[in-house]
Amino acid sequence: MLAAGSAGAAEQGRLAPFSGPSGAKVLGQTVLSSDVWSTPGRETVVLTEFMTGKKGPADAVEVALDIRGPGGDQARPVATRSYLALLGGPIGGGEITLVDLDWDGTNEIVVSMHQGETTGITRIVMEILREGPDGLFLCWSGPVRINTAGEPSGTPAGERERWSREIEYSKTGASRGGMVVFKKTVQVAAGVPVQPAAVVEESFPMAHPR
Ligand SMILES: [Ca+2]
Repeated sequence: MLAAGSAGAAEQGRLAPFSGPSGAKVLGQTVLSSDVWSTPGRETVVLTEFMTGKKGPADAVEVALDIRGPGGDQARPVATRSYLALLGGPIGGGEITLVDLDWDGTNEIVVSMHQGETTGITRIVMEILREGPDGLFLCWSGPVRINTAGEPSGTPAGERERWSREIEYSKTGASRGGMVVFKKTVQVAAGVPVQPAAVVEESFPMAHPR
């Protein structure tokens, strides 16, 4: 089972209360229902992107993750994650997918967003989360899309790169939580276009909460 959405698109058209400041301007919100926590039944997983009210380029937008147990919108989140504090800004364009990456019957929470971008640079980072003894547990994090290949990026010519990673769900699941496996597509490396693009497999260990 896979549920996905984009906080920026807000295509679900309904807004839930969230843990940000009251009155904050919500830019987008994704509300998903799935069993991701040890509370009985399905949880509501909410990714909200909102204006902080601050004016700086690095702190104007927050992306927050809330996991609510039974009780719906009125329930206090069982877990919350503030990405502006955790990753540093600027952040935005948050997306969330709930998917059972280790085939144990409970969905992991996969969050990705633009982070730390400057003019001419694309940088998307991903986190894989699940329940741990002290709340949300980080199984893996890292960049999944980098593009510094354009002239405006200011990156020295010999260091420009463009690549992306996609999770290989079947190979990741077959490792039963041991590894997260990516297909990495490299289009520019060390300033040189790679044609055709190089596709390589990458594996990283997944951390466990015990
Ligand atoms: Ca799982």
